[in-house]
Amino acid sequence: MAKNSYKAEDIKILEGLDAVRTRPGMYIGTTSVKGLHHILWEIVDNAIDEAANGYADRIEIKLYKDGSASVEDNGRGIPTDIHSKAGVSGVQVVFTQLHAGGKFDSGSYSYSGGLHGVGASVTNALSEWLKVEVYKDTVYAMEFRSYLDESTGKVKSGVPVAPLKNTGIKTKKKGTFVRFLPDKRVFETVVFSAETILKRLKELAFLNKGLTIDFYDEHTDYHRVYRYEGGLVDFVKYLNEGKSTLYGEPLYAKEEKDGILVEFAIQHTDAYVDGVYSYVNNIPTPEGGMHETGFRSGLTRSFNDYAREKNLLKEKDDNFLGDDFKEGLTAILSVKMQNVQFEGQTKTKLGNPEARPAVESVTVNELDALMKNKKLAKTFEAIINKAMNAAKVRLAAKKAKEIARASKSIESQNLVGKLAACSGRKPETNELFIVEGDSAGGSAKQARVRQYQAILPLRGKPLNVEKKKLEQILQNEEIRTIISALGTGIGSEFSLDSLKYHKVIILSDADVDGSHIRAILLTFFFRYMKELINEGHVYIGMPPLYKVYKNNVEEYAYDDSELQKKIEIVGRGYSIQRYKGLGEMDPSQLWETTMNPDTRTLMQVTIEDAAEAERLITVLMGDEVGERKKYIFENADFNKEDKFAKMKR
Ligand code: TSJ
Repeated sequence: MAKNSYKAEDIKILEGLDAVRTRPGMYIGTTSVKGLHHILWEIVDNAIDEAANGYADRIEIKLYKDGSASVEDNGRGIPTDIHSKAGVSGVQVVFTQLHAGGKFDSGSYSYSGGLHGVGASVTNALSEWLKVEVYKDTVYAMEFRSYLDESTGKVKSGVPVAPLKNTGIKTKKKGTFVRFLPDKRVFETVVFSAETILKRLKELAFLNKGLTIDFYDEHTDYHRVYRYEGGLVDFVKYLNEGKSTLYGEPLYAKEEKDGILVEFAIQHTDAYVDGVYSYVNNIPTPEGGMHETGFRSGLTRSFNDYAREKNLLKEKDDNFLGDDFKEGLTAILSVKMQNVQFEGQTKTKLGNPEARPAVESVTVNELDALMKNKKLAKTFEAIINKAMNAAKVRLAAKKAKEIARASKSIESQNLVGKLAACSGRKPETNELFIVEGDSAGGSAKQARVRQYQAILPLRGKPLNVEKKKLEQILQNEEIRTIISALGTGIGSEFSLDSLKYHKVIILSDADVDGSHIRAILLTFFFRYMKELINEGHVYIGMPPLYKVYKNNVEEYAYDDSELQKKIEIVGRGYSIQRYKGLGEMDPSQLWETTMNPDTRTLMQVTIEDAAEAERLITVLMGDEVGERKKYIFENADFNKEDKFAKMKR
């Protein structure tokens, strides 16, 4: 009786595995290289589970020359005794029974949305062979094969070669070893990628503190061991490597709430982008979901409360927005829970609504506890400071947007600040000269062709915003005037169609101040009007450095080598005038050398120039005094070896 039902059960089970082979896509999503790795992850996940439950602390993954792969842990070993319902060994159940919640069962796609969780039997079904060994005092062994059934012409999948056997061979090891050869008849490729595997193993090592993950590839004799005593803290530190962090140690917490285990680590850098990486049961959730939503609102609430308590936010101030705390934030959120539902485009978004309040509550609770720690006062202060800056920028950008909008009204067109607008209304031919200094600005106004040339003088050192945050240039009068004059708006509001001058020409002196102003302007355009540069509308005017003259002969030289040539042209008895600034030229000289389209030289600014300028400015304005000193030291010849002057003509 027992034997009969055991046989019947067996047949049904094998039909199940055959179904996997008939429609592999339903179980592993794809038979591409991604699917190939999926059947490896099924096995790895089982070993990770054993470790996560505290029964194993070491996992070895090996790639063999025959194309097979193996995974071994030092856990309790898959149960070897006879499973009461199935009537076969636990090992046989694991490799021949489709995981509950598998495809045919509910049609709910609950198999973790194409990620893991379909079970080791799917790996078996899609392999040519699979061997398992369990180490428990002695070595237990079993093997499965897929073979072509001559009578039906179909492949039978994952059939036991023999029941689980206790070999009697004594062993001191504990654990489970599984080796399998992916079936060439199933997969588009059966070549594992060591790179793909290493990337994931490293991630798993970060997510599972203290777990040793050992990888060996026979093809290349490459060996690698991952082990992170700091877990998520090490993960965050790794992601922030090479960046400048706002505080030394990441904040870390772990707590369970309503059956959901929540663990996170965060650390801010001085960057503007954020990197929040979330996981559910060790599976990445790049589309976010309920756990991430709860986490973000928890962070926002907690930090805002702290800012209020410490009077860093005054009564009249609005709360910081979530986005303000996101700037420069690197965070790992790892959640472990049951009955996971994945949603979204790529089924990588956590749908379980219960995750949201649980994670939010843990986040607030744990951060509040950390905030009571006096040693972390500096850390939280730095976070609030960063948010404060972000909020300032946000408000400044909003203001700038309003200015840009205002600038669109015809009324304000000719009335912006000290702008001497042109009379023509054809943007394609119109030029805007941004001129350093009032006196050069005055000359330019006299020299210009009013019809199509507009002049905007910049006061003495209007843009000397050193040591202030770059974003504050948006609050600068002159910059606002430029935004307003161009008519395009900035940032997300930018519209090239509304550009009123198709040539925007920066005219500054060939000295340190001049190149500083130029760099700031380029940085501004780079950050807020990138398209203006990309579309080739930004130019740098090239005033000459020397005038060589005699009686009524005048020749201009734009650099030292040209000076020699010009001296020869003018000949004996020449005089040289060195222009220290634009202001030393009279209107007619300025016209001829720098403004007249027939005789002037313009350098069109490329996006690389602007990016370089931004870097320079970031270093010069940054908080890192050391970096700044280093930069200035290395570029001590700033004046002569000016980046842009070098590129002229
Ligand atoms: F995927 C797999 F099945 F092939 C596989 C499972 C592969 C590898 C490399 C390891 C494992 C695995 C399974 N490692 N450890 C376990 N543990 C159990 O299956 C186990 C052991 C004891 C008990 C118990 O309740 O006593 C329960 C379980 C699930």
